[in-house]
Amino acid sequence: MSTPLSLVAVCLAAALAAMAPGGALAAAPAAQAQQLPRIEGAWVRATVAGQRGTGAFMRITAPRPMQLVGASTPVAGVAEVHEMKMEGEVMKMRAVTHLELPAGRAVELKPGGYHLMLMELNQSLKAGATVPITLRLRDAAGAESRLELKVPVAAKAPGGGQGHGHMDAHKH
Ligand SMILES: [Cu+2]
Repeated sequence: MSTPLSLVAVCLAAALAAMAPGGALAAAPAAQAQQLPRIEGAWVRATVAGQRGTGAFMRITAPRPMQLVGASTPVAGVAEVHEMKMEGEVMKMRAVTHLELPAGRAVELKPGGYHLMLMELNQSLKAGATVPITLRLRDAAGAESRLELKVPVAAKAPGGGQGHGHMDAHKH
């Protein structure tokens, strides 16, 4: 495992379990962290001046059944999980309450499909910059955890989906 950069897992579930009476669910934070999803090929689409919204994309592989239930980032007032769908001839997008992450199967957030929608941007996002994004996840038992990412800003998908997809923001 070599993620030199920035894949910091913060486990709410462990904290919650620790507070639970009886502590039957208590587990070491490290053990919990290993059960969080693997993120590959993450990027945020760069914006132009005045643009208030953009999308964030990545491939998410959960080691156990989970749901992506939300996201947040300091650069946007609102971050939502969106899906895009053809309605008749028109491509429409809408917020979804959760996105299923089956165990061991990569779920792709990509242009034209599911994505994280970042709205009410408070700054423009230039290619080469890095944006912190926190994913909120829920497991089958209802325990929530958070996964903190540092996601590179790019004009288009990095590497055309090739390569091993680590989150090295500064590889060109
Ligand atoms: Cu959207």
